[in-house]
Amino acid sequence: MDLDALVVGAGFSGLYQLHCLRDRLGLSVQVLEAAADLGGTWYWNRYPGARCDSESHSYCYFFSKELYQEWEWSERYPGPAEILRYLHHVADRFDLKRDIRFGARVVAACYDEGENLWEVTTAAGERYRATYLVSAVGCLSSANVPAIPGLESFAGRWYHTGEWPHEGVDFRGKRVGQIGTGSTGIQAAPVIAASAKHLTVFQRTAQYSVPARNAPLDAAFKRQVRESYDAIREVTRSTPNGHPFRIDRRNVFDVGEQERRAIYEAAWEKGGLQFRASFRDIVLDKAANDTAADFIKQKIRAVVRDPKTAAVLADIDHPYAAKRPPIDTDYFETFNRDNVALVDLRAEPIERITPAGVRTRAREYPLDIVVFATGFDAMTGPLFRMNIRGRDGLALRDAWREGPKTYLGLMAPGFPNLFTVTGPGSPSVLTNMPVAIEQHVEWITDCIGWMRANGVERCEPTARAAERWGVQVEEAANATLLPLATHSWYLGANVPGKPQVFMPYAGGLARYRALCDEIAARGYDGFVMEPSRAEAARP
Ligand code: NA7
Repeated sequence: MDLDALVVGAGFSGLYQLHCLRDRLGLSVQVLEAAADLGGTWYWNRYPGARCDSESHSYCYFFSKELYQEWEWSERYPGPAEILRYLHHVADRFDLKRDIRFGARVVAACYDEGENLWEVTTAAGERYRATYLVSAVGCLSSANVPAIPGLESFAGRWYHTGEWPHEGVDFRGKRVGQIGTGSTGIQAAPVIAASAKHLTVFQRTAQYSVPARNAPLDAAFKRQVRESYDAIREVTRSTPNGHPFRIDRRNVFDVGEQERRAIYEAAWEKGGLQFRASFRDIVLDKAANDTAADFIKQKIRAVVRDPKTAAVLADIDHPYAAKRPPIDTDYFETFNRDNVALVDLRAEPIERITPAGVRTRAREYPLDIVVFATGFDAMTGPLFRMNIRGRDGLALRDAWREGPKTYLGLMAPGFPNLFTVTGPGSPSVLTNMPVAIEQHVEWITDCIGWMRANGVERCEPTARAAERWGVQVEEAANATLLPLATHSWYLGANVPGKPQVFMPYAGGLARYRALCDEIAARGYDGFVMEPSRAEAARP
């Protein structure tokens, strides 16, 4: 039987997309999920220290006030186990599981123009056909294990943080090497160090980090959150990043040095991503940014006792928050432990992995376990993995050879009726994801609803609309300091051979939402809406 819609992925995006298409539009929907259970990112990322960097009272759905108010988070930042409990609660509450097929990895998705259907094949050889295909595969679901020569010869065990074994890894008595010091590595190192015999952290690019200050939530805060649903929702919808706090209106140089320092100190004590919101122009003006960068570098030097190690950790070559800013629990403090060492890969790059461990240009580091905290083939990787072919057999990989070409990050020319939740060219990874996800899922639902109400069978953006949107995405990035981090995964720079194009839309979620709504209100400007044959034949 042909379905109305296929949704790929059962994380935050896929669950809500299923609910909207099935229960609001009344469509027949099947969700295909590669994992054995729901959860998306949180199913896979169970590495030591894994925790969400968004605050729990905003890292959730807002579409149902009752759902929001009946769920209680226990900590300021939720860990994977609590997020998974939450998602199971949502899935049960809205009876979603019956339409999700687990263990079904999509290996091909081909558009049949004659039938106007997507044909989707799973790794097990199952085939599905549907009018609409919605990708809900997330932005960071394709693990990046660097092709370091000799990995296959390593006599110990190795793991990527994004595919962490659910039974956990026992580090006791082990010499562990951790490659990578992004948000993940910064969360993992302190926890690994606490149980390993020894931890060697291999750092290629030094990173800023601000204390997360995680803590249990008290009853008063929980009550306040429950009572402030409308206000919290309003803030997440009106701020550029979808977080539950506003960016200060003052510029860095509107205040004197002493006051500035006090503001940074207070933000450091408060902790979290909110540090970036201390002033309006931190990610817009280099001189302003330098003040935040210098403040954090001073903190690193003050925390880390060994001056050489402190110098390597504080030798940061890009503006603060130009790469995704990590937040941590005792990351820099970890380097004061006797069982932790830092290796500066800028001074001694990794040459190969040997049976005994990691060999850099300077020496060999004997290891029992290597942990790759080396990130993801972000944004495009998860889409390419599905081998999507659109009109005339055009492979998405080929269409995007020079970088993703989308309209609003929602659809791509050449791929009718394929919708991408938080696709490249949308605010996505620059935001608190569930807020961006809800906006996309609702827009997609409205668009499909509109198509059906108006006898439209095919929707596809024009090449011109996509080209113009690409320019807007580039301009939005260039208005910030973000492109100055030339090694960032926002630019695809972490994956060798990947085109270097700034992928997320940096113009802010609130502005983006308004734009998407305007386009829809104008009858989906920039999209070709092809009427069904029956509709076209009407006198
Ligand atoms: P990131 O932010 O991409 O960090 C990956 C880290 O791994 C980063 O320090 C990289 O250094 C390092 N890396 C990558 N490849 C290598 C090789 N070949 N050799 C040495 N070091 C390497 O991934 P995360 O998982 O930490 O975070 C991803 C997002 O998940 C995060 O931003 C949140 O949104 C959630 P580099 O900086 O490239 O020099």
